[in-house]
Amino acid sequence: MKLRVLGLSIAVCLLAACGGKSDAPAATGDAKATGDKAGGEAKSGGELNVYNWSDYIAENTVPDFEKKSGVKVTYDVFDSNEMVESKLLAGASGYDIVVPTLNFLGRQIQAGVFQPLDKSKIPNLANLDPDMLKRIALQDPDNKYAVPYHWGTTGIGYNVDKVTAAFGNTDVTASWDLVFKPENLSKLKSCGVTLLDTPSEIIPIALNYLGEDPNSQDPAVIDKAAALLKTIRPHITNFHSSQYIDSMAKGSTCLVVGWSGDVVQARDRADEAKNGVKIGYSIPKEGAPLWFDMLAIPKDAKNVDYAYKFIDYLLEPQVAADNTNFVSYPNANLKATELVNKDITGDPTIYPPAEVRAKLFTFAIIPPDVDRQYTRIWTQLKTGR
Ligand code: SPD
Repeated sequence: MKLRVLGLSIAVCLLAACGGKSDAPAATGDAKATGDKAGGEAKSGGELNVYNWSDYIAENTVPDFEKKSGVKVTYDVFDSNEMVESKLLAGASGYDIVVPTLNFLGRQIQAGVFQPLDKSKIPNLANLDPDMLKRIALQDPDNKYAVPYHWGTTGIGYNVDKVTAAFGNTDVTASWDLVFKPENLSKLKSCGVTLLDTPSEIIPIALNYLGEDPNSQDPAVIDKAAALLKTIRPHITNFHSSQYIDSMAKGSTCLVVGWSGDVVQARDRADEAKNGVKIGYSIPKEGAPLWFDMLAIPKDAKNVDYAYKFIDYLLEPQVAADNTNFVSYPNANLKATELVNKDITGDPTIYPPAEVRAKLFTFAIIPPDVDRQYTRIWTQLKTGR
């Protein structure tokens, strides 16, 4: 497997400057997908170009596929939907499979960037949970263009000892008050506060906290989120969407608004390192985002048959279970669930129980004008203007 790491920061990427694989920086190595080449050269001489989130696949998944299929996989990673979208909209991305989140995928479907799936080439679709497919079909009607890979939540990751030192215990993590009340967040600034570097999640979370519709498209309402974020800006030490796995594990970030499985990976890395760092993850009582990351084939993909083979392979129960066991994100594969380690299916931070799921909200597809407002707010927030 060849691995390259692309665009691990959101920034505002001009379409012209972001398209195509040729502008990819050199590989720096993904913590989980090691970049090891599969044993032996590809027999078929075929190739496949995959663009997936960082820290999102088991170590053996790609090498095993290469051995089995004889297809050589180039596996690039990203950590923001905005980056994927800019490449897809610019066209000629060079990828055969991409993995945007469902609400972004919905908008990209409308922009005509994907090809409809030939479901006869994905027999393992039968393994998927019909209820989840129904939910997903709200943004990908008839599940025509994409297949769910993993799902998860966005919540608060925290260093147990640092939060306890600042507040006496960790009860404060049960509410977004911890993040959105400056008097709370200021207590953690000195040990490192990271927010995901994406307006598409942080603005809806702020709106939900304010009691507004997280998916509001009213500019005046969205500005309320901007005003709230401004009040906590002095206490945010970093905006990033992947580095926090390591920095939490090492103890140099003590609070993150981040993704469930990534925080659990940080927890596990700290446990493995036996460095005494204890990490918790909370889905605050006011509610939090629930999202699905989706496998899709761009219209201009060159290696479509191999893309189908890889997607079908990812849906094999054991492969899906191995990925979930490795990255701590659930999948929508019913047949895989029984193969997932019980300490993972039983972990409420990974598989939230029904009463918690009831409080989760999903992201709507946002139109271009709202998107522009989000970007403006984000740029101002990050630059402190
Ligand atoms: N490291 C893998 C992170 C996957 C996050 N998916 C993003 C969901 C965005 N709503």
